[in-house]
Amino acid sequence: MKPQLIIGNYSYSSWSLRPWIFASHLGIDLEVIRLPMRTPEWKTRIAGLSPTKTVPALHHDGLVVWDSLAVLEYLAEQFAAKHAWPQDKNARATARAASCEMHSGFTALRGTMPMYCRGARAMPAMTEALEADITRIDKLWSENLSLYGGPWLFGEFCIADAMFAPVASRFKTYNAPLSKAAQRYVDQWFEQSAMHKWYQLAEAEVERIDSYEQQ
Ligand SMILES: N[C@@H](CCC(=O)N[C@@H](CS)C(=O)NCC(=O)O)C(=O)O
Repeated sequence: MKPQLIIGNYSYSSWSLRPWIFASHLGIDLEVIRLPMRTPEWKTRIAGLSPTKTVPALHHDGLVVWDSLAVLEYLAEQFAAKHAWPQDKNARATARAASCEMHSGFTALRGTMPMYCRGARAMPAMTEALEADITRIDKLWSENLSLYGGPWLFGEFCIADAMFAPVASRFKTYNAPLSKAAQRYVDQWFEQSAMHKWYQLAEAEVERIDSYEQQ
């Protein structure tokens, strides 16, 4: 049986984008079950699909994995081992640290620059916290792109790239001020057919959540 990936709205669900784009970029065959958030369908079905009532979640052979980073690890282990983490031990440790930092941090960025895949938006007011998040991500990307030679953060495409794909999306939507190297990384994401496909699916969505639509 194909793994089933439960995701939220293409337009808004940044956590869903991570495993979806990893699978799509690497050609891993999944059945995608889209559950639009804050709808009667979501309320009825989410508890049966995800123990935390959040997306993404992955169902495969009776197993349920309910966190985006854990889903990425599982998909890589089962279907794309060479794209899990870099071969080099130092690159691997750094890629893991960067992924964990992304998973648990950048709250100002998440709060004030929500992912939105149906058009451009103005940058929100630059607070100290938001500037610190953007500066930190820019430094992390630029340093590793330079150290490992690109085009992905650690040379070859790996889980860390999937973890940061929603940030690339946010930076594009809000036209965030970035260094040349960080901007090149954002642009590189938007040269990928998998990213184009996600945006096409977002464009085709009919559901709207007011709080995500109002800036
Ligand atoms: N730590 C979780 C967080 C997932 C999460 O918060 N997902 C959001 C959507 S992007 C969600 O399901 N929210 C539930 C809701 O809005 O009711 C992960 O990495 O998968």
